[in-house]
Amino acid sequence: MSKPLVGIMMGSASDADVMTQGAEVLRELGVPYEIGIYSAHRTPDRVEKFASQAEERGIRVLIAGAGAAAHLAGAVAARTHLPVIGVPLAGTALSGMDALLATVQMPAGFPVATVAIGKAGAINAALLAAQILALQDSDLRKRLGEYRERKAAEAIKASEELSRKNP
Ligand code: RP5
Repeated sequence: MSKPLVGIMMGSASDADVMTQGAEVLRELGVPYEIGIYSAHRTPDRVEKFASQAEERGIRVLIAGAGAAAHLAGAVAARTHLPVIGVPLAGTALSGMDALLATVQMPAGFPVATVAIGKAGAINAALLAAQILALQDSDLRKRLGEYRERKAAEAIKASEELSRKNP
């Protein structure tokens, strides 16, 4: 397996079902990644170590998913110059609005590219990471184009099946 170019971080094992959907997209696109649990609150030293060493280890984009008082993406952004994509996750009584605001409202100087709450965000974070890498990788750019073509074909097939079942 090649050296990871994307680091997928999440705050808890309870985030894994959503965040692994982004990992599946990277796998489909042939982008090497690593994935792990790094809690801004429970394991702050582990977050600090991973974020501060990621660039020298060859990682080029970081994805950080967390729910509730979601400080992970911001804590990571404070420790690296790599692009950080934040994925707010649902799971509390506030259904992800808490995580969305905590992730998106970064003070000037520490950008976190925040995507949608939940599954769409996890998938779009992976695609955004791939698009950043594709700026310098024409083969990956081609695979991204093929990914969209597959999604279009799936949508058309679903439409045809719907029409067939509802003549
Ligand atoms: C956040 O708190 C995690 O990212 C998770 O979304 C949420 C709940 O964590 P658990 O209590 O399920 O471990 O830090």
